[in-house]
Amino acid sequence: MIPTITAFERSPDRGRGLARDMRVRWALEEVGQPYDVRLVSFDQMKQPAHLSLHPFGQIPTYEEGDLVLFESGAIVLHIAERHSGLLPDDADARARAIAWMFAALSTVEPPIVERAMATLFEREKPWYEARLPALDESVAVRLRALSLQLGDADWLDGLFSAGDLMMVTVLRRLSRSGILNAYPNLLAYVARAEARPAYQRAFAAQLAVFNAWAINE
Ligand SMILES: N[C@@H](CCC(=O)N[C@@H](CS)C(=O)NCC(=O)O)C(=O)O
Repeated sequence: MIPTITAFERSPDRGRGLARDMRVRWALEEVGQPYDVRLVSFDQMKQPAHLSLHPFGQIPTYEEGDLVLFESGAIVLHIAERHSGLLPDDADARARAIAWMFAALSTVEPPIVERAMATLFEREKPWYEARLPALDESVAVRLRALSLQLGDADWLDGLFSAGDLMMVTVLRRLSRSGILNAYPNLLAYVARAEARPAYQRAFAAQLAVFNAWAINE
């Protein structure tokens, strides 16, 4: 059965692949599962039809027969559990890969998103300049630890897994900030992941959505 995911009709990131449908697209591409996409506007996301799929009125969602999922982490985990290629067969290695997915979403992503939101919405506020160093330090605390953990390995725990997929999508949010430049191994880690054919197909697919919108504007 071909699953259907939802994505922004017009992504605020203008096709940079930062919206969370990118993770789901990438996971589906890694496992070779074709998928359909239903594009939604900000207005549609808050209407009953979409709210029946996603209680918080966000993207992405995932529909596969009677199954409806929201939360990008849960969706990627579902894909990884139903197909081979994103989680190791060994039970302990599999548990560790899942731990890295949680680490990406609950330990590394929050300070990165908090910083990103401040740079987007608080730049003109009187407290912005004073707040930024603390936000930067919260991000740096996580990046220093992650960089140490990765060392000179290609991936976080053996072969590429859903843990890496999730972590890279989180780190990519920093790409324009220059913050990753202080961590050459993390920069290389992100570049290594972005070079994967599945990543490139997913990126091109979400970019095509933005370009199609931009041409019609
Ligand atoms: N924790 C959720 C976050 C979902 C989320 O924040 N989605 C954003 C796009 S990346 C969204 O729909 N924003 C519009 C809104 O919240 O109204 C996940 O990982 O799926």
